Amino acid sequence: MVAENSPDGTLVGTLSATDPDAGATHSFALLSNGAGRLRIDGNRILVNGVNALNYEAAAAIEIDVAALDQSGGSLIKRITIAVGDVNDRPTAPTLTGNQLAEDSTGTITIGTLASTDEDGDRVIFSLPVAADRLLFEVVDDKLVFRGPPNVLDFEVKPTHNVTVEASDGKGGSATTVHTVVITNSNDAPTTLAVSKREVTENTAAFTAVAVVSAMDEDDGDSLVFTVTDPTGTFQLRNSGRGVCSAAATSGVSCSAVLELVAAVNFEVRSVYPLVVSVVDSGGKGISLAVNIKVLDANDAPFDLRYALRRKQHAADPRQVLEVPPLPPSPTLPSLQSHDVIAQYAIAQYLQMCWLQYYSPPLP
Ligand SMILES: [Ca+2]
Ligand SMILES: [Ca+2]
Ligand SMILES: [Ca+2]
Ligand SMILES: [Ca+2]
Repeated sequence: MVAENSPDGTLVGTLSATDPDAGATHSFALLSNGAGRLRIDGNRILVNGVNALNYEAAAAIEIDVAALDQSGGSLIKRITIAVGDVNDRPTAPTLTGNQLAEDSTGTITIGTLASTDEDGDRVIFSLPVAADRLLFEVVDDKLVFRGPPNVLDFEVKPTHNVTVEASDGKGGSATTVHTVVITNSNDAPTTLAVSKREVTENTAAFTAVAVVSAMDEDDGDSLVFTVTDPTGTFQLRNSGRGVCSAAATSGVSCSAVLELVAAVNFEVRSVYPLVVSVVDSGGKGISLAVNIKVLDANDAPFDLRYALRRKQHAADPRQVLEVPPLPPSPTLPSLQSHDVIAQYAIAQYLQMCWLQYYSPPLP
């Protein structure tokens, strides 16, 4: 008997012949070699090749041996060699399906594992590498992604290797390293920021106030910014289409310029609450509420006469050339617009002028 799985060249048996002729010598030949499983070397029968002997495929091998003596006498004999059973290891485990979508949450079955055991032993799958068990587990014959707190991020790690072991419970085992592929999904933009949150009053319209910026993990994505401003004082240049460049690690870094539509006046409004938003090409976006502060500046002295003419002009263009003699200007030294009292006085004074101008003369 010879054990199955014996390596190439293992000695199966030694041939000998008896001969009535004293001093006869013999040589041997294999007339049939058990479908190539055995070979002869002198008088020794050897295993022929790797995995030549398999109990489950052939529990016995028949060979035909010829013994020849030096005088031309011969004898042919059929010899049956028993193959002994040993425990075969299971086959290396295979996996059907190997993809997981980026950003998937929850436990997800990736695919089905398979392995066979020639002995008919029940095969158990397991993950022998501890790090693999943080992300994956085996449930019966399924390879499963464990879900949170694990995060599947294509841009950070597009593939995960997992070593799967198949065991027959009798000491036989085989392993395969499978590659789980993370498929890319659209990620929302991140790190939306506004570079500056203040503007000095009287700054001219269409002056840049700040840069709005955001990142997006997805390579080649494009971002569009919007600003919500109920007063209509601020807007984004280039319709908010972000100027993008490749980010250091992955994805893109984009920005747009926030500018004034009209000059702002600290005395009229000192804070503008805006909402800045950004959306990517896949429709995912984020928003940020920001307050833009108006910084006070030293306004030029207020010319009452000029203001009155402007006011008349605006109210009724026909009156522009018919400005009546102005009443005497009150003494208002060094009027500054941030001076609330002065502003009040100016308003009162202008109202008085209007009343004088439009009221019918007293009888
Ligand atoms: Ca076996
Ligand atoms: Ca087995
Ligand atoms: Ca992505
Ligand atoms: Ca994106």
